[in-house]
Amino acid sequence: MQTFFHQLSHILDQKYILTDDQDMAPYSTDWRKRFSGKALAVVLPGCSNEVAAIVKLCAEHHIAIVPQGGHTGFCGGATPDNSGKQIVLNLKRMNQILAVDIANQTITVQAGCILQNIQEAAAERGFLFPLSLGAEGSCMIGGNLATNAGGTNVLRYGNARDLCLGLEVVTAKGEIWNGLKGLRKDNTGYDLRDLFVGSEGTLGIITSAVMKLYPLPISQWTTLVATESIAHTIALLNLFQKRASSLLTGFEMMTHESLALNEKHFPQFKNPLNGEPPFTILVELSDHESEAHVRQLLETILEEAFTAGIIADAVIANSLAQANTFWHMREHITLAQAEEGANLKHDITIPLSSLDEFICETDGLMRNKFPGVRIINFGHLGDGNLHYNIAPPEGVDQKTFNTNNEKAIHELIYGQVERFHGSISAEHGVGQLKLADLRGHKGDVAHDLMKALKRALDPQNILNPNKVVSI
Ligand code: FAD
Ligand code: 2HG
Ligand code: ZN
Repeated sequence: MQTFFHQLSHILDQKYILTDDQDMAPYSTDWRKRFSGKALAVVLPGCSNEVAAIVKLCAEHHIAIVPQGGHTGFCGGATPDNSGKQIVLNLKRMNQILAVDIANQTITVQAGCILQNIQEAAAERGFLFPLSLGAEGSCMIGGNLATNAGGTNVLRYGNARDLCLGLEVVTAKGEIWNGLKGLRKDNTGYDLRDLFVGSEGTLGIITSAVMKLYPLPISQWTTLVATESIAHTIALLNLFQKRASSLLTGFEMMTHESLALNEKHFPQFKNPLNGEPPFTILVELSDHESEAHVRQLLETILEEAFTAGIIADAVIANSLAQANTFWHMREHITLAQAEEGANLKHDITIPLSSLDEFICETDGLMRNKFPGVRIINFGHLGDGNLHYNIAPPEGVDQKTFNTNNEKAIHELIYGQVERFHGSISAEHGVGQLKLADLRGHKGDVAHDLMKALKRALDPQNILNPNKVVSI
């Protein structure tokens, strides 16, 4: 080990090699405090060449590497194991915006750029970088790409994969693949970029990326709408899709139970809708024509929805500040759950045509089998993506409840997901949390193909072993 550290000190300045437990602590536990580990060292490279040299050195010494960005992921993908033999390679020093190409409408960034900084750099030049999620102030674009993050704009602009045109990646051999082309068409064989996007640090280390930009909308209108059922909510979504088409940029759902928990911890987020509706829907329209155009369109659609009996109440944000409050209310549910204590997360997708039946049936099964359980169900309904999170009954010890019931709750929900042909990970990835569930979910053929890819690209199994697939 001495030789390893000696050689490492030729690649990185000593101050970027952390080995003290206290110094490593912030890199050893995830945002949720759900996963914790002990690393051999935390390394902070400043450029792709350093990343490549570190990987080469680790390959020589058979030392596993856990790539890490903002450490906000929900599946333990960026947390080292407890062996004390893995190194964490955190990309935060690689945080440069490398180029903005106005004509090509692209931005080239290093992997350690904080998502919000990219949004701001784009906005300064009159562009929208549409990837947006609650952790945007601390997650990094490398992590977003490695998890193929979703968020609140997928409905209109797609997920991180859809926004990515090119990558630079350090391979498991320590080579640098330069695929930083900003091309919207490139059919030259296998799509290596798409292989690395969503691979959660198991196939390569993303060091830079070329991302798409869009013109900034002139005007955005946000509204909260009350619905009585999921069937009505989907009818509302379809109405907005029909009338507003690509102007529809957000369609988020929050159940009454989710918002009640939110209000308990953040009283400033009181639902402005009347009568505590079972479902509160946040709808956002974005327009490139004029404020009057989008406002009128929104009002017309809401009127039509009232007349059709699809919605019971609506409040249109009357200022940017109020629109932001609506969004913060939605984004704070995760924080309210964290305040309340440990909960069991399920980030799932169901085809929209089955969503109503899925929720009615699964809610019933859950309440029957686990009386008093709190179903904190909210999410990106426009994408069929639910955060179907389960919290113990009020007053029940969370640790005991979760230890005794976690397996049975996962099985119930994932069983329902399979029954309705959904996915057990919509946007958060697999990491270590869902490692054991993946084979059953994907099927043997798909799972074996994934393992074959992993073996081919990382035969020594040094890149984030035992995350996503074990070989
Ligand atoms: P990390 O957590 O550091 O890493 C995630 C995975 O990517 C790990 O497997 C890691 O090894 C790998 N990795 C990181 N960087 C690299 C790299 N450069 N090269 C290769 N592999 C790498 N997610 C959503 O999809 N939608 C949401 O709406 C959303 N909302 C969130 C809200 C909150 C409050 C929080 C805390 C999280 C939320 N997330 C959401 C989850 C999380 O923020 C995202 O998954 C994010 O994309 C992770 O980025 P990160 O930089 O924190 O990655
Ligand atoms: C969101 O959509 C995030 O707010 C977090 O994906 C979901 O807390 C969760 O389960
Ligand atoms: Zn989400």
